Amino acid sequence: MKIRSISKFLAISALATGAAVGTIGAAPATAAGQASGAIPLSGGKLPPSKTTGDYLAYAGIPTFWRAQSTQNLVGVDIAVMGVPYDIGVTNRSGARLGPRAVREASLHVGNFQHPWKHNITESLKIIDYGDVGMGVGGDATKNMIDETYKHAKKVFSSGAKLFTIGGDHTIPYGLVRAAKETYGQVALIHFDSHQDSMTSNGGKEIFHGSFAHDLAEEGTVNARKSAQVFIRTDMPNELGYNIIYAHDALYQKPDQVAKQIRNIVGEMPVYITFDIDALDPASAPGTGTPVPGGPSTFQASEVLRGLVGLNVVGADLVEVAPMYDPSGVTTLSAAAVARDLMYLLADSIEKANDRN
Ligand SMILES: [Mn+2]
Repeated sequence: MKIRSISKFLAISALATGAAVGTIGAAPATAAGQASGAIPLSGGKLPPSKTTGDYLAYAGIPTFWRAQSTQNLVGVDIAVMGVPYDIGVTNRSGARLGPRAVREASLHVGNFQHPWKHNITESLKIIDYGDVGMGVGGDATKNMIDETYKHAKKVFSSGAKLFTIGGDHTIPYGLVRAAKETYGQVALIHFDSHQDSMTSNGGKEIFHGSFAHDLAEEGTVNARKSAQVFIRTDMPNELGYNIIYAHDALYQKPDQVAKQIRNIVGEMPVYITFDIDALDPASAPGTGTPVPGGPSTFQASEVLRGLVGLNVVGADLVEVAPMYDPSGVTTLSAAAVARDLMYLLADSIEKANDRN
């Protein structure tokens, strides 16, 4: 048996064991839920639940927000997918452990909707699609791109939005290409300390610093309608991305930065990719290539909330490498960013529903 088929078997087994978990906030209040005696951790109004385990972050099976683990896309609004791949890094590896760590942190952060005004798990069908794109051997990068493309295409074709947890910054290749098949050429909003705009020399040297170049060069992304935000390193910008440096953005109010981004992308379908190293290492030390001088979680979150109203079709969150951060602040920050990205996807869905 080939290793790849074993890993597929393990992935399917993991999905099968997670199949029975419930969804935070999805069920209406029941007598059983009220009688369970569960004490909401926030002290505030928490969604009702059948078991105490749904309230307590350390208990139960950690799918993202305890969403149902399934690849059945019927009626799904947002699919959350993991890509535990980190073979494209140039510095410290470890982002393959990101999806599981962010899922676990999501159980804590997912208990709170603040500062967003409503609970999207009550209005939308959200699933945890499981992990795809992992593998070993010489073709691992090609296989990851092929497999993520295939699954992302299934998700987009079903009409659902896609939120993906990486993995290193090689993972957008297949995801954004699949988004273009359904929505046409996209504008990229790319939060990062690096531009990731190195050439892969025609696909021969694909790594986590080449997707922004390659996707724009092939026409999947319109660089002129795209923004790279919180950048604080130097790379070539041959395709003409709009760069908003951290040094400029952090002297402005977050809503001004958001307005600048909105003006750049206009009415285009938007794909958001968020490298956790966009945040200052004080908020996210657990990443392969940290760069000092970035925003706090609060500043980044406020910029994201300022993007409400855009047509966001897909998003990803990459480069979380939990082992460099024994405090766990990185995964908490990542779960908070994930929450904001999920709300932006939800906002796009709700706007589209309003129009219909
Ligand atoms: Mn990056």
